[in-house]
Amino acid sequence: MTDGIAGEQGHGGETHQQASGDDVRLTTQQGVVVADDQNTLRAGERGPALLEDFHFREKLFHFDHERIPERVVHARGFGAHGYFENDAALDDLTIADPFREAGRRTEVFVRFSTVAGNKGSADLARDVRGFAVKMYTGEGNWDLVGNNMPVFFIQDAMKFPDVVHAAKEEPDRGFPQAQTAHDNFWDFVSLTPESTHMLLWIMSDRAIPRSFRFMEGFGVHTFRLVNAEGRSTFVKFHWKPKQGMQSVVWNEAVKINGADPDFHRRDLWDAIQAGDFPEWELGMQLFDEDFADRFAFDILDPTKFVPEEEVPVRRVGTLVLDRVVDNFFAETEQVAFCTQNIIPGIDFTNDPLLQGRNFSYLDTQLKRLGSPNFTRLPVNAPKCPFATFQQDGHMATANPANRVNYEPNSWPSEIKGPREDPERGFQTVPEDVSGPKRRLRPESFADHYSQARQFFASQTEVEQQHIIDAFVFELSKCERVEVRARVVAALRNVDDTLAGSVADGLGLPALPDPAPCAREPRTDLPQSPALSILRNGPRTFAGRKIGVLVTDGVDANLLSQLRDAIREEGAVIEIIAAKVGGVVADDGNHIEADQKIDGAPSVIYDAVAVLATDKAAAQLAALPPARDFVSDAYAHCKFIAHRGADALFTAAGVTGEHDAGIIDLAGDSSPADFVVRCRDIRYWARS
Ligand code: HDE
Repeated sequence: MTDGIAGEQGHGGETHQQASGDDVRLTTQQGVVVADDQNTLRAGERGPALLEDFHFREKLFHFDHERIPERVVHARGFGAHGYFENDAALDDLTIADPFREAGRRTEVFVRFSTVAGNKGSADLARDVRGFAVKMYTGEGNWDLVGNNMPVFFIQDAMKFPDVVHAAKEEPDRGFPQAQTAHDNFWDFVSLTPESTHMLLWIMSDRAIPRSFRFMEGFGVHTFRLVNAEGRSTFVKFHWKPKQGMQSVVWNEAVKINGADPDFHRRDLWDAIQAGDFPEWELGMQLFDEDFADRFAFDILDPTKFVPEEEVPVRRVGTLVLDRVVDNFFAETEQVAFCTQNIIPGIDFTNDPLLQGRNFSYLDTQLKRLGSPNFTRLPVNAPKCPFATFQQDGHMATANPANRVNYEPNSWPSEIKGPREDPERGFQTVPEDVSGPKRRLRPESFADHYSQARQFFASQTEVEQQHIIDAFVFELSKCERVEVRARVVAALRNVDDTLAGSVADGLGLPALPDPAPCAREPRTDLPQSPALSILRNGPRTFAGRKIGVLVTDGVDANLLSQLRDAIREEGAVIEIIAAKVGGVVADDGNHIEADQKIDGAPSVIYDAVAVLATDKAAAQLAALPPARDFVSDAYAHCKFIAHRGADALFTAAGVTGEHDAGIIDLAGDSSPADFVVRCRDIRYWARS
């Protein structure tokens, strides 16, 4: 802290807010103890309310003003605290504080989000996810405001309002909510060839992650790392989930949104509360000007990625989320990420989206939070010393207490305030910049299809089919046939099987001609296996959840073996029964249920088991949610273990020769064998 100038951190002053304990009395905001919080002050028992009731007026006034504007995009989000731990000093590359030495820990706050939906929308919308990280470093806050996909829809920030308007609700009717399956979105993107690559990503399973814990993150733009000599290296940032990647299938997503619209936030909350802290490795793709010149695409173009096979991702440290928020509003809602928040050792590039974002985020935070003093909110304030001459504004709580609020000044050192420091201060890379002022798209941004093709070609067959299905689903929701056809025309530049299958799924009468291209697409780009989720499966069931449907008479010994095997794997078990009161096992012991069958469809589990008796299975067979439990798990290619459940399986239509994804616990397979099979997450052969 420097000389007491505007340097106070955290909550200002000594207050006794929100004390807790048995003897705490309810007061007004002014500290006056309230005698009656149940009844307004009235003239007579049945008479009118009186204006002088200051407690009532203050209470309602405050309530009326509880909402702040939601984020214009990324409104629906969920955050958590944690830390980043650095593996080794990176001083050859950067002076950035988090990378100074091995083992250095930096506090972080991370907020995950969807983009299109409003604040109350469901978590499992088909959408790109925000992955925003605020690092409270020793030299200021560094915000890496990324997504779970490495590319974006547009090449120029000027188009951001258009793509967002087109994706969100249509303005006359105010729907559809949190989905791109409508005319406006597909109209816009089909007229914007640069979006094609991103379309492949959002129609892929990346757009319906199983949870925040199982998705990758990307800084998207090319940034710079800068070392002590001022030498800069280009960098693309990656977050690699240690839990492995995993997505749901579309039919599940639709049902999860009904069963548990908070599926993702609940998952993160539960995992952290259970001490199963999610972790990501921070990766860097590092390259120089020579590579940038050689690379097939422009490294400033945010609709392109650099394949990992071409520039490997160097793992430099680990992000751990180990603490949930104390208060959603104070932290998750009020956190204000700004791409402009960088620290010495990191710098921008001329990526035109990044340049535009650097204006937009500060501007949007002022609108949302209502005062330039949002930087003083505890979740936004730096945790290193800070000192400025800025003052006043709405909700100023940290104005300095002395006479000096400007520099240069000649006041004595006790009150003269802070000064700049050319040695330790932030330095911009002195890149040469010249050229005529013009509005244009560089020629080097003109290839809109080659990487879309590379992405599609790098997927497994199952994943390719999901992409095709997603295009067909979304375009089937478009009323205008010409919009559907225009998308297929663009897809013809990506892959003819893809375009043909989508046209077929839509029932288009004829395959349209390929859309005109600014540059002929390349067909020689090699596959990039890193782009496939299934090729990079988790090979563990840790962190996943099994739903076990039980009935009276359940084999207690078998259930306890299953419980042990699941725990051993680091996974979670939930017991489901026809009544939440639970069941009585064959040894006479009572077993608590976590869920009643109606509230626990199999879509909210990664694998399921049904442990019943012949008699009870026949009763379950009469319950539609129990039948759906089995038939959905089967349709979604989940691993299913069973014992004594034949009648239910028959009623659910899962009959005949069972496949290798269905494990009979009455036969040779043990609960431990079942859990080992679950490591594959899905039995795709069934699809
Ligand atoms: Fe954002 N974006 N964005 N964006 N963005 C916002 O800032 C914007 C872009 C991203 O959890 C807004 O606080 C423009 C790319 C995340 O609070 C706003 C452009 C990427 C979040 C804004 C982009 C992102 C935002 C709205 C095109 C991935 C949520 C609310 C040039 C690299 C952060 C807010 C959180 C939020 C503007 C494109 C990620 C309006 C103009 C590309 C994760 O300022």
